[in-house]
Amino acid sequence: MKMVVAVVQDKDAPRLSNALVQEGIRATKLASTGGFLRAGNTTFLIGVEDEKVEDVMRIIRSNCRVRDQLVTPVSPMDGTTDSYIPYPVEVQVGGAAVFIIPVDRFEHF
Ligand code: 2BA
Ligand code: 2BA
Repeated sequence: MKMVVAVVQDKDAPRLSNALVQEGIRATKLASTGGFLRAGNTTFLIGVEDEKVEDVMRIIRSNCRVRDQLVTPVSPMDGTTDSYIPYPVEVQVGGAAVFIIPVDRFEHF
């Protein structure tokens, strides 16, 4: 079994959620915050049998879009703080950041 951890944009979360339910795949949604943008995103925990992992990846891929976002970083991106003037930069936000973690044991009481 694997735990698929997928950080997705809030805009894509309802669609992804519906698609997973439609395909009979169980998941838990957590409200999360991106460390860089400090804006809300959604983290899906999806526990699945190994042979379903590729199905999950396909569902995530087809329901999550890459978007460009203009942001004004609250601190300098190069780490220096001297005479820092914040200016907007464009960043490309995934799609999804997906981690696949082996599950030692799954119990359901
Ligand atoms: P929910 O997804 O809100 O599911 C609540 C209950 O609805 C489930 O209880 C199950 O009895 C039923 N259910 C869920 N998905 C279904 C489906 N596709 N078809 C038919 N019935 C479905 P539990 O299985 O005890 O799960 C309780 C909560 O634990 C779930 O809330 C979910 O947040 C989490 N969970 C369960 N299995 C998970 C998994 N494999 N990966 C991640 N989270 C899981
Ligand atoms: P955020 O941390 O808010 O990052 C949003 C986007 O900003 C990132 O998109 C990336 O394009 C850019 N970005 C992030 N950190 C940066 C930095 N230090 N310098 C320049 N640009 C930076 P994605 O890579 O698609 O990530 C979207 C969200 O997925 C992230 O939100 C974070 O919540 C999560 N994420 C991405 N990689 C992760 C990782 N390795 N571990 C845990 N969470 C991760």
